[in-house]
Parts: sequence; structure tokens; C-alpha cells
Amino acid sequence: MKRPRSLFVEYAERTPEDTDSLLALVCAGAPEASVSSPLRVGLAMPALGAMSVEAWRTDLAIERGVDGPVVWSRAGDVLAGAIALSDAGPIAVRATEAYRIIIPFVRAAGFPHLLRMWNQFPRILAEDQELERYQAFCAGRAAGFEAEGFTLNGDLPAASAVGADGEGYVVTFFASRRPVTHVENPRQVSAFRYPRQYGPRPPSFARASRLDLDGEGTIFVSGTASIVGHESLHRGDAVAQVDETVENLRLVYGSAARREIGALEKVRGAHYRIYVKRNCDLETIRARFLSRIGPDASCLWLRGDICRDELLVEVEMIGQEG
Ligand code: 3EB
Repeated sequence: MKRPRSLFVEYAERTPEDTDSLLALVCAGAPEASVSSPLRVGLAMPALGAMSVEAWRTDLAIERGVDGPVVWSRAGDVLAGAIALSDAGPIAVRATEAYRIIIPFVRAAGFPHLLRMWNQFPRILAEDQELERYQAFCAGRAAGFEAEGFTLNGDLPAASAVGADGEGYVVTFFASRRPVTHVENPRQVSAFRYPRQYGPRPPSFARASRLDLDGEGTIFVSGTASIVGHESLHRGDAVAQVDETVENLRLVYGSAARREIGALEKVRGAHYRIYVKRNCDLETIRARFLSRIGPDASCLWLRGDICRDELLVEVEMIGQEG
């Protein structure tokens, strides 16, 4: 018999019928950001490919619940949750609020180790209190982590922060009962050490995190883009941005997998969520990315705004190492 797995993911074209083993369902294309029970996150981001749903599953028994604004489900050592807030007013305030709800919640639940967080809100590059909204968000997120006792230096989860279309701010998270390993990228400055030019407080995230359960390591690579050191490269060149992003993914994933990855194409069973900023770049980006990772790779293509104006694409990755 196959050994039961704590956590695995699959992409689907529509809401799956088999819901018993579902820990969480992330569905693209909602008109507004939304979170409902049992844990279903609606992302106000259109799907750009056949797949529109990210289904997180487990072979273990699931417990589900709602605690104030947090909708959650848990199985074994893993807890999944999400919260939907208004994105009105200063986004820094909303971010601090979200993190000051989520962190105490995971601690009280007995899953204190944050593994992965996704942030989605609209107008990510609009102005907000003399900053870009993303930079204001980073300041509020850092304040939230700090208020909850984080050092902001090697104790942060993997994350993404992407601009959606509809209204609302959604944070989705995975947390663990057991310690998580955080991983950085040797060719990128750690985001939590970015210099002041990117905003008053640097982004609070690790490049990847890894959870080891039942002899298997699940690797979550954060949103990854065409950034080397701390600088964006290849403004206006979607193909070169894909190549730079693939190189970053190769190195971060290799570091988390603790093995040399010759080419991303060689990583079996990986899943990629790709955010494309402009529909007009989709075919160029898709063709180049698939040529680099292999035509059979599992992909979820979404339309989303990237947090620096010059970036055309951002990719996150999930992998398992046996
Ligand atoms: C970067 O590397 C690109 O603020 O949570 C990637 C992943 C990015 C996560 C976040 C931002 C975030 O800086 C942007």
C-alpha cells in the first residue's frame, strides 16, 4: 500500500468533485477576493490557461473550522488558512491587521511555524501615502511580524504578493506544528535585506521554505522574478525575464532540495504558478517558460500585477523531494 501523504497539490480545470481529501481550494477568476468554508479562496485573477484551480490535498483526516475572520483546515502537522479583509484605506494598516490576526491564530492552534503565505490585493502599484501600495504593504507587514516577536531575519515564511483585479485583500497561509527550514538564493540579496530604495521597510519573506514530514520534503519557492542582487534585470524583455527567473528558481530550488539541479526540466512532479502582467506577453512567456521547464510540467497561469513596474512575470514553485 502507498504511504499516506500529509500534503500534496494538483491543478484542475474546475472545482473537483472529490472534496473529502481537500485541505484547501484556490480558485482563480472570482469577481472579488473571497474566502469561504470549507476552505476555499477565490482569487480575483483570471486564469490564462486550461487550469483554474489549485487543489491542496491530504491522505490524513481533516478538521475544518472558522475562527473569527480565519477560515482553516488542518491535517496531521499542517494547517491551511485564509483571511479576507477589505483593501480600503492604507494597505499598511490592513497588512498589519492581517498578520496580527494570523500569527496569534497559528500559535494558539499549535501550528506556530509559518511555512508559506500568499498576499493578493488590487492596485499594487497605485500611490498610497506617498509610496507605491506594495511598498506601503511591506511596511505594514513588517510591522505586523515585528509586533508578534519576529526578528525579520531568517525567521520569515516563503511568500508572494501579487496584484489582483477585484476588490479585497486576501492572505492565504500554511503553517506547521514542526519547524520549517528557510532557504535563500545565493544570487539574490535576501528580500528582508533589500536597501531603502525599494521602500521604507524591506519585504518580509524567505526565498523558499521546506517542510520535512514522513521522510519527504515539501518545498515552497516564493514568488520569483527577474531580480539579481536586488535589481530588476531586462526591463521590457519578457524572454530574458523568463530566463533570469528560471535561473533563480533553479538555484533556490536546488538549495532547498540540497542537490545540484542541472536544469529545472529535471525536477519531476513540480508545480508552477505563473503570474503574467500583460496578456500581450502571454504567448511569448508561455513558449519560453515551457521550453525551459519541459512541456509536461504542471502549470497554473494567472493574470496578476507584479510588485515592481518593470517586471512582466513572476513564478512560484512547489516541489517534493523523497
Ligand atoms: C522579489 O523578489 C519579487 O513581498 O511577499 C516575490 C515574492 C516578491 C514575495 C512579497 C515579493 C514578495 O522581490 C517580488
